[in-house]
Amino acid sequence: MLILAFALLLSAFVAESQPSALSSPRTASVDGVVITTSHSQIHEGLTEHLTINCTFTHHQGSNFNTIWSLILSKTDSPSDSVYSEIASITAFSNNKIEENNTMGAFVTGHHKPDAYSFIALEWTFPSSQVEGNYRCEANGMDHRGHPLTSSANVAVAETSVTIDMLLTKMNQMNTKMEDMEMKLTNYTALEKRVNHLDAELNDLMLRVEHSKNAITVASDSYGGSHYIVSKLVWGNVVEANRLCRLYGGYLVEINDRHEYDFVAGFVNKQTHFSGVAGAWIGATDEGHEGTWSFITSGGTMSTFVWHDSEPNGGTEENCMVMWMATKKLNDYPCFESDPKQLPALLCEIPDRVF
Ligand SMILES: *[C@@H]1O[C@H](CO)[C@@H](O)[C@H](O)[C@H]1NC(C)=O
Ligand SMILES: *[C@@H]1O[C@H](CO)[C@@H](O)[C@H](O)[C@H]1NC(C)=O
Ligand SMILES: *[C@@H]1O[C@H](CO)[C@@H](O)[C@H](O)[C@H]1NC(C)=O
Ligand SMILES: [Ca+2]
Ligand SMILES: [Ca+2]
Repeated sequence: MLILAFALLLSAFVAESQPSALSSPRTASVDGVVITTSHSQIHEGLTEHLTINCTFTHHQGSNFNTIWSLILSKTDSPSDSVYSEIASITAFSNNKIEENNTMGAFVTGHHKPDAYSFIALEWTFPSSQVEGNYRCEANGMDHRGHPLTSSANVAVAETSVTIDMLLTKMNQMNTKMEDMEMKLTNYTALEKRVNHLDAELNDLMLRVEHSKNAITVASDSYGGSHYIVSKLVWGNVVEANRLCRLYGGYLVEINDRHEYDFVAGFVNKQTHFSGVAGAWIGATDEGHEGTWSFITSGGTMSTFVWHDSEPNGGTEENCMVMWMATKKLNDYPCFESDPKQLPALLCEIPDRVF
C-alpha cells in the first residue's frame, strides 16, 4: 500500500517536475493527417497513461479526394528510421482494425471518409517497448484520380528516473504529507463536531416527542395526517398554533366533510378533559368578517357545522372552536382570558413528521 502510494506520488511528481517541453503532448499535422501523443516522454512503471491517436479529417482545400486506408507504423526507438506497421484500417475492412504487435494497447478506431477516420492506441502503465517514432499515413487519391499518400510523425522517448529526481521528490512528498496530515486533523475535528450536533439534535427531538406525548392524545392516521388534542388548554390562538408547529403540524385545518366528521368524532371521544369544552380550529375571519381562512395555509374554509345561533360574535369573535360534546362550531375570541373557557389544542400533523 505504502509502495503504491509512493509510486503514485512519484508519477505525479515526474509529470509535474519535468520541464514541460519534454513530457508535454505532441501533435503533428500534414494535409488532414494528424497524429498526437499524450506524452512525448514516458518513464516505465511511472507513467500511468499513454495515448497515440492517428486521424484523418477531410477538409475543404485538402489534396485528398478520398482516403481508403490509414496506417500506423513505428520504429523501435526514437533514433531509428526503419518503420514497421502496427495497425491499419481500410475502406474495405468494415471498421475492423488490423493489428500487428500493438504492445498490449487498447485499440479503437473507424473509417469514415466523409467525416473523419482514426486509429487510437491507449496504454496503461506502458512498457519501454512503446518508445519510438510513430507515423500516421493516409492513402487515397487526389481530385484527378491519382494515388496520394501523406503522413505525419511524432516521437515517444523513454527516459529513466535519476537519483536527483527522487531526492527532490522526497522533499516535495514531505511537504505534501504534512499538508495531508493537517487536512486529516481538520477533518477529524469536523467529524467530531458533526457527531456532537447529531447527538444534540436526537436529544432535542426526543424531548419534543416526550412533551408531545405528555400533554396530548393522538388519533389514528386519516388522509395522510394524525390529529392530536391536548389535555391542557390555551387562551391564545397564536401560541396554540406555535405549539402545533413545534410538533411538526399546525392548528387543524378542516378541508371537507369527511375530515370534519373524522376530527369531530376523535375529539368527541376524549373523556379526560375536566371543564374543557372546546378545541381550537386553525381558521380566522379577522379582517374579512364572515369569510373563514386557514391560519397556517391561508386557504379558505368551506365546511361548517355551526352550533345553534352561531356564529354570533361579529368582529369580537374572529377565531373558531369546536365544541367537543356537540361536535359543532362556534366563532370565538382569539384571546380568551376566562380560565373556565379556555379551549384545548387541536393539531393536524402530516404522517411523515408525526
Ligand atoms: C482520437 O481522435 C478522434 C478524432 O478526434 C476522436 O474521436 C477519438 O476519441 C480519439 N481517441 C482517443 C482514444 O483519444
Ligand atoms: C508486423 O510486425 C512485425 C514485427 O514487428 C514486422 O516484422 C512486420 O513487418 C509487421 N508487418 C507489417 C505488414 O509491417
Ligand atoms: C485547518 O484548519 C485551520 C483553522 O481551522 C486552517 O487555518 C487551515 O488552513 C486548515 N488546513 C487545511 C489543510 O485545510
Ligand atoms: Ca368574526
Ligand atoms: Ca360565538
